[in-house]
Parts: sequence; C-alpha cells; structure tokens
Amino acid sequence: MKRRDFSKNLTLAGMASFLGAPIVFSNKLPVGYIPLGLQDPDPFKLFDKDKEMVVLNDKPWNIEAKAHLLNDKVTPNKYMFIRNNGKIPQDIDAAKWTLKIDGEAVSNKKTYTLAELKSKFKHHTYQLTLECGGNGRSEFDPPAKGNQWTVGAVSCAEWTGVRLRDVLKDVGITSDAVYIGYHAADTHLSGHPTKEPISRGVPIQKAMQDETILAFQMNGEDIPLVHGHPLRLVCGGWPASASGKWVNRLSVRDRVHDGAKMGGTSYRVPCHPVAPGSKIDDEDMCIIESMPVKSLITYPKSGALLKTGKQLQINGHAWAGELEVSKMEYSIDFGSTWHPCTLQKPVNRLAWQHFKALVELPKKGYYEIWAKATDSNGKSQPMVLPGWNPKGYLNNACHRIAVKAV
Ligand SMILES: Nc1nc2c(c(=O)[nH]1)N[C@H]1C(S)=C(S)[C@@H](COP(=O)(O)O)O[C@H]1N2
Ligand SMILES: [Mo]
Repeated sequence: MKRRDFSKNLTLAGMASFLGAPIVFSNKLPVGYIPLGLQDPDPFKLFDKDKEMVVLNDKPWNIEAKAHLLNDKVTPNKYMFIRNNGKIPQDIDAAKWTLKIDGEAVSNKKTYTLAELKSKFKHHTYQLTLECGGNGRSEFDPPAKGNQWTVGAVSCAEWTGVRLRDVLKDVGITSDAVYIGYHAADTHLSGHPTKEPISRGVPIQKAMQDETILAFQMNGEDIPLVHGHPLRLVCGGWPASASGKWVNRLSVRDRVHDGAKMGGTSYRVPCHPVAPGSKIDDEDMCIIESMPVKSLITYPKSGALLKTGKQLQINGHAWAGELEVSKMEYSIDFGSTWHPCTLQKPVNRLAWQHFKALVELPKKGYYEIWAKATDSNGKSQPMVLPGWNPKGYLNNACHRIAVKAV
C-alpha cells in the first residue's frame, strides 16, 4: 500500500485514531498534506496484528507469526500471517463488488454481485489450513530468494462462504473444464495497469470439493482487507497462493491455468529430487498441489525454563494437505527415540489437528523437543531439510524447540 494512498483514504476521525489523538488544528491542515505521524504507518495498527508478529517486507507487506503465537485452535486475525505479491487494493466498495465467471469451459459467462452470491447459495463454514508454499524457506541452502519465512506462514481460521461448486453448477461448465484460475483487484508493484501480481488456481477436481469456498467471512466477521475483503477463494490444504484474495473474476479453463506465477520456478518444484543448486529444465518442474505433512509446537515457547522432575505439557497443531494426520510423536533425544502424543481428529477435512503430550526431562540441562507428524499414507516429516528446490518451497522438516530444566 502506498503511504500516500493510505493516509488519503482516512477521514479526520480515522487519522485521529491512528495518531492516538485528535488533530487540534485540523481545520488548518493544508489540502493533501499528510501529518508526519501518518507518513510511516505502523503495520501492527494498520492490519490489527499483534506486536510480536515479524515484518519480513513492507513493499509489499509480508508478516509472519512466531510458533508460540499460533497456540489458538482457530487462528485469530492478530496472529495470521500476511503474504502479498502486489499492492493491496484501495477504496473497496463491497456493495458494488462483482464476481465474473468466464473462460473457455463456460458456455455463458455470468457476473454475480456479492449480494447475489450471498443470497442465492447456501453458506458453509470450515476451518481451513492455509500455509504459504514458501513457509520454512529461510533454512534452504543454497539460499532461495524471496521472503525468508521461518515457521509462521501458516494459519487455520474459520472461513464462511458459498461453495465454488454450487456457483460453477449455476453457471454451467462444459466437460472440457480442466482448471480454474482467479483474477483479483490487487495491483502490480510496478504500477503497470494490466499486469497482475498473481493469478493462480486449482484443477477442477479441487475446485469441486465441498471445502473449496468463495468466502466473505473470516472468524465470523467480514474478512479483514489485507486477507481478501470482500471475497476470497479458499482452497485449504494447498499452497495458500491458490487461495486468491480480493477475487473479482474466475476463469474456467480448458487447460492448466497460465496466469501470473503459474509457470517457471513459481510454486513449482522439481518433479524428481535434484542435487542442491541444480538447474532444472522447465518440463521437469511440477506445480505444487497438496501440501506435505507438517506440525508446529506452539507451547511452550522455545527457550522456556522449567523445573527438573516436573512434567511439562507440550501442545501444537499438525496438518497434512489433502490428507489427515494419523500419528504425532515427540523426541527429547534429537530424534533417537520417539514417544506418542495425543492427537485430535480434525474438526472438518483440511483443518489442522491439535496434539499434546506430557514430557518428562530426566535431569537438569539443555534439551530440544522435536515434533514429528505422520500422514494417513504413512509419510512422516523429515528430521532435516527435505528436497532442495530453486524457490525454497515445501520445507516440512520437524519443528524443534529448546528448553532448559533447572
Ligand atoms: N490476490 C491475491 N491473492 C493472494 C496473494 C496475493 O498477493 N494477491 N498472495 C497469495 C499467497 S502467496 C499467499 S501465501 C496467501 C496469503 O494469505 P494471507 O495474506 O491472507 O495470509 O494469499 C494468496 N492469495
Ligand atoms: Mo504464498
């Protein structure tokens, strides 16, 4: 968001709330002048985020959580990571918002107003795990360019909307439909008027799932602007880049969608393992689909001190893309032996699952607690960094925390 655009859109009352005090001589404010106190907007205030969130980039805004901030079962807005590829759209008027459905595989294009979508189709609510494909990128070696996400580019909020399937059925799609691609209202960082920052999508089978929704609410309220207000495509379990924010057009394609960030090294990984640093031919790169099995210890916070001989309760979440997590274990001896955690079933498909365990630390000293999830196909998280890829996607190595028994 350009600073000037941001302050220009504020009313006097809005300015006062950001400044934390009314502007006493506001009637003397020169036209177009931006009070100094607003020239560097505080991202935590701007996006209603907790002060412990970590800003990785401000052009565009990218902000991540820390593991211990993600302890809630349902992620509240203040702890939800932000990933933007372009500039956040300005002056959104939800009352005038429309969604156009077009593409080679629709016989008749159709445009819905947001109000029509809400009134015509049944509403559904799901908790959906959204993890950025690049979460964990900071560990790659050779390093990968892009936001250096550590572990906090994941969330599981409760999303409410209408099923994409119901909308597509209403429009009528042809039998050659292969993929859907989203288009959105954010703008390219270069300011180029027709260049899209991102336009991704999913195969038609994923688009037709019960849990694939066009959402207008997050955690029971209008979606916050930065997370896609007033309409967002939500495809849980896939790289979160498939979940288009500020969606105003969906194309039903007769081929794999070819929008911005669908090709090259964007959200694609080598189809077969390669040596770190290798050059890979374009035809040997595959689009990331379901995210791999992963988990996060959200309590205690890494660095915690505890009393020797006292039991320590650990807890966290585990998720496995399209699959369920079937087993959760922890280790206190650097992965030599593993012990079971109690693992809950997901509230609904594609929601993360909660785990806990009581850990005993035998004597005084430094320990690490490592967590390992296994999916319903029997695949477990690797203990070290998995397959290298040019953009540093899909790091699902075991999460570790350090604790001291004193
Ligand atoms: N229109 C639009 N949708 C988008 C993006 C974007 O830049 N523009 N970023 C994508 C990426 S890469 C991710 S990881 C998620 C981040 O969602 P969040 O900011 O709500 O956490 O949104 C996805 N949807
Ligand atoms: Mo992402």
